[in-house]
Amino acid sequence: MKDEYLVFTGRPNSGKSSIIRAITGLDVASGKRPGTTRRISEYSLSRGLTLVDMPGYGRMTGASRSTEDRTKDEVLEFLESNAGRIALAVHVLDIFTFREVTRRLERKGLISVDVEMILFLGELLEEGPIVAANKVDKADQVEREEALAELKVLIGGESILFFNRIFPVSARTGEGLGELKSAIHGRLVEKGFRTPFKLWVGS
Ligand SMILES: Nc1nc2c(ncn2[C@@H]2O[C@H](COP(=O)(O)OP(=O)(O)O)[C@@H](O)[C@H]2O)c(=O)[nH]1
Ligand SMILES: [Mg+2]
Repeated sequence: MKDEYLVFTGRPNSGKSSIIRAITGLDVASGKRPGTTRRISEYSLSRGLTLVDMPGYGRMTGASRSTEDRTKDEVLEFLESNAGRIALAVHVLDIFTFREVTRRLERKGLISVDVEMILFLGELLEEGPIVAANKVDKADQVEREEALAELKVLIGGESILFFNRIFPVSARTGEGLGELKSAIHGRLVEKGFRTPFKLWVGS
């Protein structure tokens, strides 16, 4: 039997590597420059379970358009062809970049990469992704509530998440990571994985 996957998606620089590290204790690759991780990286997590760190894509990363398109194709192709093996997906976004980008794109009638990915995963998999709304440390309480409310509306009032939820977190301060970690762990245990990762290491 092939392993099942715990998949992490997210734009470059959203804090995906930081979150994976904090949650699983895995020493995942990360670079100073955004978009350094261009490969789909797999890490053995526990019996029967492999973590997949998807490369990010989305404009404003300094990468050329053709590289962006190629990365996007690879990511979507991987997700589609492995849909049956994906036990759980976690989408990481930078809540403030998300907000800024979404507003700019909305004016042009376009949809942001974050919204697109969350909806895509919701349709592809039996359950929508867990969403980690990262970098909440970057603004005050009011801005943060506004940004979270906007996110919920944009992904369809959370109906796409169904089983799962949006977790406001900060990989920098550690805020919310415990809740995110137990939610991922709990969902995997419900799906039959025993001790997917140690619950209380590394944070
Ligand atoms: N302010 C703030 N910065 C963060 C947070 N999480 C990650 N970062 C920073 O964002 C940058 C990108 O993080 P990284 O984990 O490499 O993102 P990835 O490209 O999505 O894997 C790094 O400089 C991190 O230190 C956070 O919660 N708050
Ligand atoms: Mg990374």
